[in-house]
Amino acid sequence: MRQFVIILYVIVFISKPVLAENGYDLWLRYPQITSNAYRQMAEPYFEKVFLPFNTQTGEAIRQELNRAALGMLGHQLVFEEKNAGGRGLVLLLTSDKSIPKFLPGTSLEGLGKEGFLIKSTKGPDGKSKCMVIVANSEIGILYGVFEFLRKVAMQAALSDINDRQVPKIGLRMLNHWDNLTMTVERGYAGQSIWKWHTLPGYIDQRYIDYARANASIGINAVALTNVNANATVLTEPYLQKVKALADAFRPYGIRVFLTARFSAPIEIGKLKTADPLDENVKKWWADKSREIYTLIPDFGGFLVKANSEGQPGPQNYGRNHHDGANMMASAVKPFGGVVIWRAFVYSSETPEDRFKQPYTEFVPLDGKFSDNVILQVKNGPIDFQPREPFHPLFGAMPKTPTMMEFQLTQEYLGFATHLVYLAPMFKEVLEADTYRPQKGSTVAKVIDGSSYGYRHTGMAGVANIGSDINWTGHPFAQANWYALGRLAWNHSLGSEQIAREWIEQTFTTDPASVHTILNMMTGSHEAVVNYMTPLGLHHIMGYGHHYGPAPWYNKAAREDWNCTYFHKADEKGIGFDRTATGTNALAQYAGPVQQQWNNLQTIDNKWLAWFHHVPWNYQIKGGTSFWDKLCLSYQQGIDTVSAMQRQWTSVKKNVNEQQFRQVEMLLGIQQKEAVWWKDACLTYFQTFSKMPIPAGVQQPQHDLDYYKSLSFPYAPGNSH
Ligand code: BDP
Repeated sequence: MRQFVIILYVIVFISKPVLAENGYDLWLRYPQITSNAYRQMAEPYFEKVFLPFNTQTGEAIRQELNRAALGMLGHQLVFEEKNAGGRGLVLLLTSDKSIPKFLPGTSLEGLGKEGFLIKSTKGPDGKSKCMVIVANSEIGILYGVFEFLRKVAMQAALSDINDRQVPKIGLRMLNHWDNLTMTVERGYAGQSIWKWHTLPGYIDQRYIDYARANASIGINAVALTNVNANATVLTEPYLQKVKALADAFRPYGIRVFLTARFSAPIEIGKLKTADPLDENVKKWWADKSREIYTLIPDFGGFLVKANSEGQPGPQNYGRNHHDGANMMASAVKPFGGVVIWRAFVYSSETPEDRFKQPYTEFVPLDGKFSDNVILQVKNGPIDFQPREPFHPLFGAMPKTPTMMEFQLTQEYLGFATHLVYLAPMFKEVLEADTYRPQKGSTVAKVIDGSSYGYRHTGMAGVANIGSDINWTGHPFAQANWYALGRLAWNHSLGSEQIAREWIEQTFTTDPASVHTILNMMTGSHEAVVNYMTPLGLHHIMGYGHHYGPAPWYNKAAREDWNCTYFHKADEKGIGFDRTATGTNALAQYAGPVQQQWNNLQTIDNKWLAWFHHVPWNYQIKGGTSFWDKLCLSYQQGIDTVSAMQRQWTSVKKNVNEQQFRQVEMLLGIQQKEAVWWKDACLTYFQTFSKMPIPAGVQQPQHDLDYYKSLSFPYAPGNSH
């Protein structure tokens, strides 16, 4: 019998659970620590836990710690409500009188609502090891606990920790584009995870696991529904469902937002108008807000897409954005809510360069918005393209808090099929210098409020989450969710550091494998830009579904939905002249940015076709003609994917089998699609350049007619 128990123990705890992982646990796997030396270092900090609050958040902390200890060390924990000996993990609110015993002379100023201090020290007996986490709030402690568990999962040294963390950004948010029908606009990982049909009665464990994952990376706000909004979510039965979700998320510090359809007063309120200056409309939104806050006292507020892509808005009534935003803002103001108004607008008639329209519409309104309105601006001026220059609105709205909207779902980046780690792209945008109000005023400093002292700060990611067992479709797409949270918490973290954290928690701590996977991830964004839209090309994908290349596409009802509008290829060259000889969109940037990008000598190659119509034979930096460089870039993108395939094969023995195989298959598809992008784009652009494909670039597999003949009526993500 004893032998049997030992064998069972060996099977359960000692053998590496490499076979059955499907990715559901995300970066919160807590695998067994196999290094004896590390176990010995970690054990004292898990000896017992002083957890002085018996609340829902306290329970969330208790469960998480138990789960982690069971996974990593093989045992549950002892929790104390009275601070007995002061050994192990000691969780203290700043109001706790015993703090000086643990942290003599340590200042606890400036931790704010959500920050924490984590420090390894000796207990009051002067001998026993303890890890103290202090915060002003229970949520701050929860964040500190997740930081502690991250360190253990990464097998970091524990005896010397002294880490004070305060989030740099207030609203750290996921925007779901989920419809009430359970489809997800631009979602490639299955259906929506919100089971509206069984809410509010049934709380899926997935909601809790979703909240845990978000809290572990500091995400504290979620908009549940699509920006192309359905007013039904504001009706009473749906608000009950939203309340159930809000209740499930609250212990994890997550506040719920809803997208608000501007015409809701007509659609569900039986009014004749949604004019924001109409008294009945104002009253309707005020009443609706009161109804929501009665159910959900910490409701975050409304996220609004108005007068954009056919969505209703104040302009339908001859009013402007601030009239609409302020009316809704005053409805939620008494309850502490905010209105997040999106700057992704382009008129249905204006022939002006689409790039310019948000700036043209919003800059004159700076100073006209109420103090609880936030303007949510996409990272770039067009629409989440593989690479975009930073949006000129960043830095141009000193009196209006502007927050960042990144897209995690890979609408333009190979869906959930391609391995693309987005943090390098996020960092490129965050570190761009707006020169507003002065040199060094990066986008990060604008959105974290340091440039203009914004009262509200935020960073949102359009979620890439769905009902797939691993949440995001591609196992590596989890890293983009992870990176969004980590960067919103601290935008000065490096993309490599974030990737390393994610790899070590998600796949393996084996140093050589970590190094290889890190390499794959850090080069993957540049690769996709190369094989889709190198040298500043943009918006040349398939119409509607946005799947695959279609640079020839010119049949859309609107000029600025056509690919030809964006690349403007002709016999002379390629690219959109946005200098003074063209649309002069460049004038929307600060002087030094204009100067740098205006000049073909000084502009970085990566922005060329964004701002210039570049002659095919123009000798660009690096000494080749533009045409040759274009061809070589496409090839380089493909070569990087081939290298990623080899790298992945080399880590096989250290990655669980199921996910290894998934990634292997997906890389195979990515490789084929990269070749397809190159061949379709080059055969098409060659009809203008009339230049040969240079040595070193594989000849296209088919002719242009073949690529043009492909059609994908059922490509995913396109449903409303
Ligand atoms: C575009 C998407 C569209 C969204 C829109 C938006 O194609 O589905 O509704 O952005 O952000 O990227 O509003």
